[in-house]
Amino acid sequence: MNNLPYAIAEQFATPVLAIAPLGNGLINDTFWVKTESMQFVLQRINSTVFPKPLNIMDNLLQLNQHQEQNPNRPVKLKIPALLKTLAHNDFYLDEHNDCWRALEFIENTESLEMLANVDQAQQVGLALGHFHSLLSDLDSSLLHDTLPGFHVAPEYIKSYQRVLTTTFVQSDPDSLYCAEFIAGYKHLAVDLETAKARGLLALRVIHGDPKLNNFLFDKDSKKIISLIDLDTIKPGLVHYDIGDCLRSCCHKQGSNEFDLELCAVILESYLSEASTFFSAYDYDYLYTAIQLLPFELGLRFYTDFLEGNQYFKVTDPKQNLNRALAQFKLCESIIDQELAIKTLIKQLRR
Ligand code: GN1
Ligand code: MG
Repeated sequence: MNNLPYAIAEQFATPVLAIAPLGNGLINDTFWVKTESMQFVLQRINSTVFPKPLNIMDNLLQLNQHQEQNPNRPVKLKIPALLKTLAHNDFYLDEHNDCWRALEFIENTESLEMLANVDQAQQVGLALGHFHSLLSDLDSSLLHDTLPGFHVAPEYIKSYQRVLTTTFVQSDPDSLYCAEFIAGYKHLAVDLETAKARGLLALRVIHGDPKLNNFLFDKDSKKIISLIDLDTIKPGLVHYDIGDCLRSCCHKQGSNEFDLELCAVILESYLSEASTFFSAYDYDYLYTAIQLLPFELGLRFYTDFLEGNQYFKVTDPKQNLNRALAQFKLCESIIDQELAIKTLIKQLRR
């Protein structure tokens, strides 16, 4: 109870009746707060990862403005509103100079850790496609890059190689498996960035972290009504988002296999919303993205494990190693199903 940020929550609304940790994010600290008149979400932005929290706020404003400029367009997703402090500021800086902000709590919704059926999978595809298509005419250069290098896979390879110059890969089988997997597949890291540099893939506005539990399902209608965790909205490739969404939604826990059926449902519904802006090249690089994102996340987890777990929160020192292992196994399952995934993409192109 003493560790809960009552005094900080009361910068936004008072009196605070209850606070509880919310979600399982690996970067920011998130809390649910209840006051007499409302509920809201309180977040401490991790300033090591996001050294310029004001840029995040600016991006959210751009998003709102874009929406206001197109008031007639149907919008099926809510963006949680920012709440001001009692002193009318957009955020609160505590004595450690940590940035806290408060967001609207979207009532009667739930987030999922695992898809239970194809209807939910269809909702995810529709929501991500809708999100991309709503933002497809927003000039991405108007947005700050809140996290430079995020999803730029060759940079993660460089960081890994830098860490290897000062750290030993431990000789346990799990660590060796990770090191060998990276050595064997590091060529996967370059394809999307090369296509971006050649102008084949356009920079667009991306979410950056559209994993399953960032989609909020309405408890009654079972439809997705909001996409949260907007810190990494920035210019990027929609392929990062598609690959990240699929690696999170189609990951069979336990076996670490890639669920091709769910992938088919998500991609089909995604494309039904995204077809307005999706180009032939965008299709060409879909498989590359599906294969890359679990590899990239495994690489990020493993590098952090070797560095002593400085980036992703852990509750035990081997957690990032185990997370890496699960991502590499998932990537392996994707590679095993390459032909089937490519056949699926070919069918969806028609
Ligand atoms: C981080 O903190 P969270 O869980 O929202 C990470 C994502 C990873 C995810 C893996 C800014 O997101 O890229 O996919 O962990 N976010 C950042 O669970 O690095
Ligand atoms: Mg996130």
